[in-house]
Amino acid sequence: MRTIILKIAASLGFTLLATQAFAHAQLQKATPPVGGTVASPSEIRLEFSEGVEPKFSKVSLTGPGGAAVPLGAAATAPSNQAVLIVPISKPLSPGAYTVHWQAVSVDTHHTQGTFEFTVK
Ligand SMILES: [Cu+2]
Repeated sequence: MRTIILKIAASLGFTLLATQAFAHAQLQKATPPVGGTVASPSEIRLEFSEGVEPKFSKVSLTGPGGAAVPLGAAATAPSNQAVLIVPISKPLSPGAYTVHWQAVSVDTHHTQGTFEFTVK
């Protein structure tokens, strides 16, 4: 009995390791930078650890007071499917902004997160 339990535990451990080996699209770098202070940006640029599907990925932006900021359609960079670019339609007034992102990677896994930046 103990042997069986150990075998099950071992295979579960292997499954976890295998899942991490095929990591999902994690946010590696953002422009504006996470927690950064910038002049009014013209786009949000998110660099993921693997390619993402722009049609199924969503980015939204809220500004001071929680007001939604209109954004253009998300697209991946022509030379790099791991970079998602979202145009910002109008200049941002100074204050704190929150980016909410949901990404579907090319392996169909979903990831999401939020981060803030400040417009000076
Ligand atoms: Cu994945």
